[in-house]
Amino acid sequence: MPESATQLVLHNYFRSSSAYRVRIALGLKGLPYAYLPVHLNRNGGEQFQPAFSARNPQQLVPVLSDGALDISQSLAIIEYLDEAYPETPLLPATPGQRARVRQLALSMACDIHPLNNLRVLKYITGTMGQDEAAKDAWIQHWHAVGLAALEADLARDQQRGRYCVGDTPTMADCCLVPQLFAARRFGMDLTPFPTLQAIDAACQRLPAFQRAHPGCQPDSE
Ligand SMILES: N[C@@H](CCC(=O)N[C@@H](CS)C(=O)NCC(=O)O)C(=O)O
Repeated sequence: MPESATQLVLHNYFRSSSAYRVRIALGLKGLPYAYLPVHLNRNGGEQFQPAFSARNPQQLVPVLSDGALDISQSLAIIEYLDEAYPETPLLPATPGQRARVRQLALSMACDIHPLNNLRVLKYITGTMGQDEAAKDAWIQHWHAVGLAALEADLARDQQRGRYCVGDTPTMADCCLVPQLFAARRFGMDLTPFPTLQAIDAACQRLPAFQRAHPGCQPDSE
Protein backbone atom coordinates (compact mmCIF):
# COMPACT_ATOMS: atom_id res chain seq x y z
CA MET A 1 0.00 0.00 0.00
CA PRO A 2 1.52 3.39 -0.93
CA GLU A 3 2.23 5.50 2.16
CA SER A 4 0.57 8.62 0.71
CA ALA A 5 -2.68 6.71 0.15
CA THR A 6 -3.79 7.65 3.68
CA GLN A 7 -4.27 11.27 2.50
CA LEU A 8 -6.98 10.43 0.00
CA VAL A 9 -10.34 12.07 0.66
CA LEU A 10 -13.38 11.53 -1.55
CA HIS A 11 -16.04 14.25 -1.54
CA ASN A 12 -18.93 12.06 -2.29
CA TYR A 13 -22.66 11.43 -2.48
CA PHE A 14 -23.87 7.86 -2.09
CA ARG A 15 -26.23 7.91 -5.11
CA SER A 16 -23.97 9.84 -7.48
CA SER A 17 -23.01 7.65 -10.46
CA SER A 18 -19.80 9.61 -10.96
CA ALA A 19 -18.75 9.18 -7.33
CA TYR A 20 -19.72 5.47 -7.50
CA ARG A 21 -17.23 5.07 -10.41
CA VAL A 22 -14.43 6.46 -8.27
CA ARG A 23 -15.37 4.36 -5.23
CA ILE A 24 -15.12 1.24 -7.41
CA ALA A 25 -11.73 2.34 -8.74
CA LEU A 26 -10.40 3.03 -5.23
CA GLY A 27 -11.67 -0.37 -4.10
CA LEU A 28 -10.15 -2.25 -7.04
CA LYS A 29 -6.82 -0.59 -6.35
CA GLY A 30 -7.11 -1.29 -2.62
CA LEU A 31 -6.62 2.38 -1.72
CA PRO A 32 -8.06 3.51 1.62
CA TYR A 33 -9.79 6.88 1.66
CA ALA A 34 -11.83 9.14 3.90
CA TYR A 35 -15.46 9.55 2.84
CA LEU A 36 -16.77 13.12 3.05
CA PRO A 37 -20.50 13.30 2.27
CA VAL A 38 -21.81 16.19 0.14
CA HIS A 39 -25.61 15.95 0.14
CA LEU A 40 -26.91 17.06 -3.25
CA ASN A 41 -30.43 17.90 -2.00
CA ARG A 42 -30.12 18.80 1.67
CA ASN A 43 -29.43 22.40 2.79
CA GLY A 44 -30.26 23.69 -0.68
CA GLY A 45 -27.62 21.34 -2.11
CA GLU A 46 -24.31 21.14 -0.28
CA GLN A 47 -22.48 21.19 -3.63
CA PHE A 48 -23.33 24.91 -3.76
CA GLN A 49 -21.76 25.75 -0.40
CA PRO A 50 -18.67 27.98 -0.62
CA ALA A 51 -16.27 25.43 0.88
CA PHE A 52 -17.18 22.84 -1.76
CA SER A 53 -17.44 25.37 -4.63
CA ALA A 54 -13.90 26.43 -3.82
CA ARG A 55 -12.74 22.86 -4.44
CA ASN A 56 -14.81 22.47 -7.60
CA PRO A 57 -16.32 25.57 -9.25
CA GLN A 58 -18.46 23.19 -11.34
CA GLN A 59 -20.31 22.36 -8.08
CA LEU A 60 -20.44 18.65 -8.93
CA VAL A 61 -19.28 15.58 -7.04
CA PRO A 62 -16.98 13.74 -6.89
CA VAL A 63 -13.84 15.57 -5.90
CA LEU A 64 -10.81 13.58 -4.82
CA SER A 65 -8.33 15.34 -2.57
CA ASP A 66 -4.84 13.89 -2.43
CA GLY A 67 -2.97 16.10 0.00
CA ALA A 68 -3.15 19.64 -1.40
CA LEU A 69 -4.44 18.43 -4.76
CA ASP A 70 -8.18 18.60 -5.56
CA ILE A 71 -9.27 16.71 -8.68
CA SER A 72 -12.78 16.73 -10.16
CA GLN A 73 -14.21 14.76 -13.11
CA SER A 74 -14.48 11.07 -12.28
CA LEU A 75 -12.52 9.83 -15.30
CA ALA A 76 -9.70 12.29 -14.65
CA ILE A 77 -9.67 11.07 -11.05
CA ILE A 78 -9.52 7.41 -12.10
CA GLU A 79 -6.71 8.09 -14.59
CA TYR A 80 -4.87 10.08 -11.89
CA LEU A 81 -5.19 7.16 -9.47
CA ASP A 82 -3.88 4.81 -12.14
CA GLU A 83 -0.82 6.98 -12.74
CA ALA A 84 -0.12 7.93 -9.11
CA TYR A 85 -0.86 4.46 -7.69
CA PRO A 86 -0.03 2.09 -10.55
CA GLU A 87 -0.66 -1.16 -8.69
CA THR A 88 -3.74 -2.95 -10.08
CA PRO A 89 -4.03 -0.91 -13.30
CA LEU A 90 -7.50 0.08 -14.47
CA LEU A 91 -6.33 0.75 -18.02
CA PRO A 92 -4.78 -2.07 -20.08
CA ALA A 93 -1.20 -2.04 -21.37
CA THR A 94 -1.65 -1.55 -25.12
CA PRO A 95 -2.68 1.77 -26.74
CA GLY A 96 -5.48 0.06 -28.65
CA GLN A 97 -7.01 -1.47 -25.55
CA ARG A 98 -6.54 1.73 -23.56
CA ALA A 99 -8.40 3.63 -26.29
CA ARG A 100 -11.15 1.02 -26.20
CA VAL A 101 -11.57 1.38 -22.42
CA ARG A 102 -11.71 5.17 -22.74
CA GLN A 103 -14.17 4.95 -25.63
CA LEU A 104 -16.59 2.82 -23.58
CA ALA A 105 -16.14 4.91 -20.44
CA LEU A 106 -16.69 8.18 -22.32
CA SER A 107 -19.77 6.85 -24.09
CA MET A 108 -21.39 6.62 -20.66
CA ALA A 109 -19.75 9.57 -18.91
CA CYS A 110 -20.29 12.04 -21.78
CA ASP A 111 -23.27 10.75 -23.71
CA ILE A 112 -25.61 9.07 -21.21
CA HIS A 113 -25.00 10.31 -17.68
CA PRO A 114 -24.97 14.12 -18.20
CA LEU A 115 -28.41 14.10 -19.83
CA ASN A 116 -29.90 12.59 -16.69
CA ASN A 117 -27.95 14.53 -14.11
CA LEU A 118 -29.80 16.20 -11.24
CA ARG A 119 -29.32 19.79 -12.43
CA VAL A 120 -30.53 18.91 -15.94
CA LEU A 121 -33.63 17.19 -14.57
CA LYS A 122 -34.31 20.15 -12.26
CA TYR A 123 -34.08 22.50 -15.25
CA ILE A 124 -36.57 20.40 -17.22
CA THR A 125 -39.19 20.43 -14.44
CA GLY A 126 -38.32 23.92 -13.15
CA THR A 127 -37.33 26.42 -15.82
CA MET A 128 -38.90 24.49 -18.68
CA GLY A 129 -42.08 23.75 -16.74
CA GLN A 130 -42.34 20.10 -17.74
CA ASP A 131 -44.15 17.60 -15.52
CA GLU A 132 -42.76 14.42 -13.92
CA ALA A 133 -44.04 12.28 -16.81
CA ALA A 134 -42.11 14.36 -19.35
CA LYS A 135 -39.00 14.19 -17.18
CA ASP A 136 -39.31 10.39 -16.88
CA ALA A 137 -39.79 10.08 -20.65
CA TRP A 138 -36.61 12.11 -21.18
CA ILE A 139 -34.64 9.90 -18.79
CA GLN A 140 -35.93 6.68 -20.35
CA HIS A 141 -35.27 7.92 -23.87
CA TRP A 142 -31.64 8.89 -23.35
CA HIS A 143 -30.87 5.77 -21.37
CA ALA A 144 -32.44 3.59 -24.07
CA VAL A 145 -30.47 5.30 -26.87
CA GLY A 146 -27.17 5.15 -25.00
CA LEU A 147 -27.50 1.63 -23.63
CA ALA A 148 -28.67 0.20 -26.98
CA ALA A 149 -25.53 1.52 -28.67
CA LEU A 150 -23.35 0.19 -25.87
CA GLU A 151 -25.03 -3.22 -26.04
CA ALA A 152 -24.55 -3.42 -29.83
CA ASP A 153 -20.94 -2.37 -29.50
CA LEU A 154 -20.02 -4.80 -26.71
CA ALA A 155 -22.06 -7.74 -28.05
CA ARG A 156 -20.00 -7.91 -31.24
CA ASP A 157 -16.65 -7.12 -29.64
CA GLN A 158 -13.91 -9.78 -29.83
CA GLN A 159 -11.92 -8.05 -27.05
CA ARG A 160 -14.77 -8.40 -24.59
CA GLY A 161 -14.20 -10.99 -21.91
CA ARG A 162 -15.83 -11.46 -18.55
CA TYR A 163 -15.63 -7.66 -18.28
CA CYS A 164 -15.95 -4.85 -20.84
CA VAL A 165 -12.39 -5.32 -22.11
CA GLY A 166 -10.87 -8.71 -21.37
CA ASP A 167 -10.98 -10.61 -18.10
CA THR A 168 -9.72 -7.86 -15.80
CA PRO A 169 -11.95 -5.00 -14.62
CA THR A 170 -11.10 -1.62 -16.10
CA MET A 171 -12.29 1.99 -16.00
CA ALA A 172 -15.06 0.97 -18.44
CA ASP A 173 -16.52 -1.41 -15.83
CA CYS A 174 -16.21 1.35 -13.21
CA CYS A 175 -18.66 3.29 -15.43
CA LEU A 176 -20.93 0.46 -16.54
CA VAL A 177 -22.04 -0.73 -13.10
CA PRO A 178 -23.13 2.74 -11.85
CA GLN A 179 -24.84 3.44 -15.19
CA LEU A 180 -26.93 0.28 -14.90
CA PHE A 181 -27.64 1.05 -11.24
CA ALA A 182 -29.01 4.44 -12.35
CA ALA A 183 -31.00 2.86 -15.19
CA ARG A 184 -32.67 0.43 -12.76
CA ARG A 185 -33.37 3.26 -10.31
CA PHE A 186 -35.10 5.16 -13.11
CA GLY A 187 -37.24 2.09 -13.85
CA MET A 188 -35.60 0.97 -17.11
CA ASP A 189 -36.26 -2.54 -18.38
CA LEU A 190 -32.77 -3.97 -18.94
CA THR A 191 -33.92 -7.13 -20.77
CA PRO A 192 -32.81 -5.73 -24.18
CA PHE A 193 -29.24 -5.45 -22.87
CA PRO A 194 -28.10 -9.03 -22.05
CA THR A 195 -24.39 -8.35 -22.66
CA LEU A 196 -24.42 -5.34 -20.34
CA GLN A 197 -26.27 -7.35 -17.70
CA ALA A 198 -23.78 -10.24 -17.93
CA ILE A 199 -20.80 -7.90 -17.44
CA ASP A 200 -22.61 -6.17 -14.59
CA ALA A 201 -23.26 -9.54 -12.90
CA ALA A 202 -19.58 -10.51 -13.24
CA CYS A 203 -18.53 -7.20 -11.67
CA GLN A 204 -21.03 -7.53 -8.83
CA ARG A 205 -19.27 -10.72 -7.73
CA LEU A 206 -16.14 -8.70 -6.84
CA PRO A 207 -15.87 -7.21 -3.31
CA ALA A 208 -14.67 -3.82 -4.66
CA PHE A 209 -17.91 -3.40 -6.60
CA GLN A 210 -20.01 -4.66 -3.67
CA ARG A 211 -18.39 -2.26 -1.19
CA ALA A 212 -18.84 0.72 -3.56
CA HIS A 213 -22.61 0.16 -3.91
CA PRO A 214 -24.70 3.23 -2.93
CA GLY A 215 -26.56 1.17 -0.32
CA CYS A 216 -23.30 0.48 1.55
CA GLN A 217 -22.21 4.12 1.96
CA PRO A 218 -22.28 6.03 5.27
CA ASP A 219 -24.69 8.68 3.91
CA SER A 220 -27.00 6.13 2.27
CA GLU A 221 -30.71 6.76 2.89
N1 LIG B 1 -18.58 14.58 -15.65
C1 LIG B 1 -18.62 14.64 -14.23
C2 LIG B 1 -20.07 14.61 -13.77
C3 LIG B 1 -20.23 14.96 -12.32
C4 LIG B 1 -21.70 15.03 -11.95
O1 LIG B 1 -22.56 15.30 -12.80
N2 LIG B 1 -22.01 14.82 -10.67
C5 LIG B 1 -23.38 14.86 -10.24
C6 LIG B 1 -23.72 13.62 -9.43
S1 LIG B 1 -23.56 12.16 -10.39
C7 LIG B 1 -23.63 16.08 -9.37
O2 LIG B 1 -22.80 16.45 -8.57
N3 LIG B 1 -24.80 16.73 -9.53
C8 LIG B 1 -25.15 17.87 -8.76
C9 LIG B 1 -26.13 18.74 -9.47
O3 LIG B 1 -26.62 18.37 -10.54
O4 LIG B 1 -26.42 19.80 -8.92
C10 LIG B 1 -17.82 13.48 -13.62
O5 LIG B 1 -17.64 12.48 -14.31
O6 LIG B 1 -17.35 13.59 -12.48
